[in-house]
Amino acid sequence: MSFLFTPETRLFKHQKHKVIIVGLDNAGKTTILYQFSMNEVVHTSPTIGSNVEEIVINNARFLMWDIGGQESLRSSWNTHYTNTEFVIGAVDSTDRERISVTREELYKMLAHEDLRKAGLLIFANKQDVKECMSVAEISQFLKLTSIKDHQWHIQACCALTGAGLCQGLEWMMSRFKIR
Ligand code: G3D
Ligand code: MG
Repeated sequence: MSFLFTPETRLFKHQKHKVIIVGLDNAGKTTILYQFSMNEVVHTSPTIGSNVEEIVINNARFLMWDIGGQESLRSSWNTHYTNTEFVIGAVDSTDRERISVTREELYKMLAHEDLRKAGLLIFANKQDVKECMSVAEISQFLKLTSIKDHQWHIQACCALTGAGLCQGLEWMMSRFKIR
């Protein structure tokens, strides 16, 4: 993914764009964040509270927050929403049992006033696992085509290898330019 990670220039030097990475526990949020920040796989443990990394992509600076996804922590996701420009929603494509919980949390989040203008990038993660849900299935389960008031995109990925993460970021960057 290194082509996206270029040295900072003066262009956006003082701007930091806030991105939050949300999703149920075990979806791969922390793995995604560390792929962005270090471009290597790290051994994660369930996130208590949040991790934040500053990441420079094509001259833009992002503060990316990885927010703990366990049930007990989801009610405090909204404390992170202020000034968020993009939401990255991580979905465990193997977790058919909890896709309806993911949907509930997604719509609860999108209804929040502080995220009114935020774009949504969904990573359908763990695509390396056999018999995982496809992007089409996840889109259907999450009823993504019903989302009219946010710009959104869904991208298949494997956070372990980084496959697909660049394409997702490219979409994010393309939205970012027209804002
Ligand atoms: P979370 O931060 O959303 O809770 P983590 O999720 O990033 O901690 O990842 C949870 C587990 O899923 C980790 O496994 C991690 O290695 C694994 N994982 C993340 N992304 C992928 C992927 O694309 N494919 C596969 N097969 N596994 C992935 P462990 O075993 O450490 O709990
Ligand atoms: Mg985590």
